[in-house]
Amino acid sequence: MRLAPAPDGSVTVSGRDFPTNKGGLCQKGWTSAALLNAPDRSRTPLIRDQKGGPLREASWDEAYSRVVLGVRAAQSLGGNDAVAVFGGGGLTNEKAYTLGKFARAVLRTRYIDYNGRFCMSSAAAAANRTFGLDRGLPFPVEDLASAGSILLVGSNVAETMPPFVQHLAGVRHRGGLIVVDPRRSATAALTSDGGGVHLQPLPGSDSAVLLGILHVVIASGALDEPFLNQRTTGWEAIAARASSWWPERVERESGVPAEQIRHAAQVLSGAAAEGGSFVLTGRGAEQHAQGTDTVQAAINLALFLGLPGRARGGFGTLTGQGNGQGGREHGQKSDQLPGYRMITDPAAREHIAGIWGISAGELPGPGVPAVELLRRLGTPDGPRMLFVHGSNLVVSSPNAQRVRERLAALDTLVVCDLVPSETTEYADVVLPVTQWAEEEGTMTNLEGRLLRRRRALPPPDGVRDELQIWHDLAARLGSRVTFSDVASEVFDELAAASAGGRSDYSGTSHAALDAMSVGPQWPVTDVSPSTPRPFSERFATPDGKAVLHDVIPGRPDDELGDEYDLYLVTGRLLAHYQSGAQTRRVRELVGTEPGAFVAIHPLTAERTGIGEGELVEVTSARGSAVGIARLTRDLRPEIVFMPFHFANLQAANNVTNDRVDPVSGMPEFKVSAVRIRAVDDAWYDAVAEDVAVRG
Ligand SMILES: Nc1nc2c(c(=O)[nH]1)N[C@H]1C(S)=C(S)[C@@H](COP(=O)(O)OP(=O)(O)OC[C@H]3O[C@@H](n4cnc5c(=O)[nH]c(N)nc54)[C@H](O)[C@@H]3O)O[C@H]1N2
Ligand SMILES: Nc1nc2c(c(=O)[nH]1)N[C@H]1C(S)=C(S)[C@@H](COP(=O)(O)OP(=O)(O)OC[C@H]3O[C@@H](n4cnc5c(=O)[nH]c(N)nc54)[C@H](O)[C@@H]3O)O[C@H]1N2
Ligand SMILES: [Mo]
Repeated sequence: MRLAPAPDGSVTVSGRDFPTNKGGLCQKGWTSAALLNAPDRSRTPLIRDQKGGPLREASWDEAYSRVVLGVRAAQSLGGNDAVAVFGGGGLTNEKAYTLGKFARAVLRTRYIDYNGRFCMSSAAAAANRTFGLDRGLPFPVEDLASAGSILLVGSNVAETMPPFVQHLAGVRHRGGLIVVDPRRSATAALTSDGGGVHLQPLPGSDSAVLLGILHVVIASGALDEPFLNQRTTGWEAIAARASSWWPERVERESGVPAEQIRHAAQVLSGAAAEGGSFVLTGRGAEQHAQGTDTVQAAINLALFLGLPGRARGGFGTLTGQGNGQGGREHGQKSDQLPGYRMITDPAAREHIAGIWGISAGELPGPGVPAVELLRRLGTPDGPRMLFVHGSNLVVSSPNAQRVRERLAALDTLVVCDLVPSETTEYADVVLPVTQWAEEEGTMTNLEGRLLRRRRALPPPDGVRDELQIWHDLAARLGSRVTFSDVASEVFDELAAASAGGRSDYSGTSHAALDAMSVGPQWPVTDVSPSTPRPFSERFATPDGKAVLHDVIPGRPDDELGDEYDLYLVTGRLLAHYQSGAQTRRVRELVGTEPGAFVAIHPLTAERTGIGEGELVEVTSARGSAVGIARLTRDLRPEIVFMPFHFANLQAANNVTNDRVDPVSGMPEFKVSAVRIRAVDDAWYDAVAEDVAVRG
């Protein structure tokens, strides 16, 4: 993106010609400048003197002292692990790295995790265990342009990555786009007029659908046996499993007509034989208590078709957050050190401790994934203090009421943000920080490509870069570990820390990236300056072969019954971003989507006596959310849909389930058993007020 500041202080944004977006930007991109000048942009540290009291303005000095006091008090009562850290996939690589270093080397706590756990963690877990490496797309995104077929499982790119849709033009022209989504999303609609086919399963039944497709691939002899023998292990057991998932059985489990399963298999294998099929997953496949297995089923199918590692074709996940890829590589994850190293690996600990100037024994061990971390906050043996950097937990975490309770139970909550959010309302200290246009750094995109972020504007007076905050706090906490607050220097340290790791950035620097028109794809080493296709020769497993894992299709944790007879599916809208902390402040976007709605099938609406435009309450075993009824035939009658971008009474996460996937720790955002009803009079006033305020 390019920024053009005008003399009146306003800023306009324009697209930059780049292979992933070809100069395109979505509406949020075009309007993102509005936030830079948001009237309530945070510019001064805030402190709450006592629980229940108001936040008041404070100097940086006083705010830092309060933070240091909080750390000392918590750790003297509960040891190092009494302080926890929550990061974000929107942070630059430099900030993600430094946050992990601050947690492990200064606070010495094992409790660090981040919102990427809510995002692609199931895909990461499945890719790591199969390929030995998790790089969202292990091929350049432009490869998709020539594809004969693309299977998109649970991804609505037309709303969540509009510039990406241009890469689907070729495959639509060839009739090869297959979209799996319980809703007829904007992306599913791209399959009409001969573009391809939309499979519309019950939520949470994707692995059955994928096994059904695999069944047909095997039965029709379209499996790539030479590839399976040469490049994989464990495929025979998967073939045995798939043999019992014939299309009619899959139809009973998922609601997808057997004929469509056969058709999808035929399209995928036809194009694969010509060398051009891709299998891609999004959050719809991943955000389930069986998300890792669902992604596994997608990978298994891709491997049977012989796709991964081929010049044309492959498996990938469509990484979500601004720095969703880099954010998961450099030490924000509870079990990882920079360079995608495991914190339990003695050699990795030695290497990283050496870079930080401490001994390996001083590094903490692995912590726990985000949902478990949140559950432990303020419990007798859990953390008493939390630092939040880049997440609006109260809106975006599952089972939000429990999260509110846990945050309220902390001794000290420190939130770094650009704007007041629903989470800063719980904070004891709020530190105002710089945002994208005001900072230097790097990000790593969905294809593992390094991008430079350059400072385009001076930050407003009073805000600080988080690199400076960690630098200052480390010194005030008396740490002998040194922290640079210059992004290029942090990158050099990160590059050295990542050397020899799975995501190795050692062969580049800010200066080198600045000299390139398009950044390299990692690993980037002195020997290999860019790695567009890391799997072309071998996979990153010890023997170089991909390891297939058996998948037994499961059901959502929440079962439908008499009390809760519908599934709530949650997801995104074009006009809003994530918890909405940023986009709910932008007039154009609020004008487009002012508040929460509940999409309901007309048959369900009739049965429940709800009319278009009425206020609806959606209730699960966890809690309730409200929104305005929108009747639509674009979803299965068994489901209702809510976006999760809205707050308070309109927060979909009041309703969602915090049950997690056992492998990845990903919560079950995408499917909750609920009932719906029109909001009654007793509630109406409170609700109407909240909805009028627009979250
Ligand atoms: N406009 C906008 N763009 C964004 C974001 C945003 O908030 N707003 N966020 C960014 C981030 S962090 C992310 S992670 C990405 C997410 O990008 P996507 O993965 O495309 O987004 P979602 O809307 O969460 O989910 C995609 C689809 O999954 C479907 N789905 C739900 N349950 C199931 C299921 O059981 N099976 C299948 N097959 N599909 C299911 C939903 O109906 C939805 O259409 O978007 C990024 N881009
Ligand atoms: N029901 C449901 N819930 C979901 C999802 C879903 O599909 N359904 N999706 C999940 C997914 S995929 C994601 S990624 C999460 C995202 O949800 P969140 O973790 O809440 O992410 P954001 O809304 O991006 O929050 C970022 C906060 O960080 C601030 N911020 C932005 N940049 C910076 C920075 O550089 N430093 C600091 N300190 N702060 C910054 C913003 O102002 C904002 O307040 O939501 C998850 N929650
Ligand atoms: Mo995400």
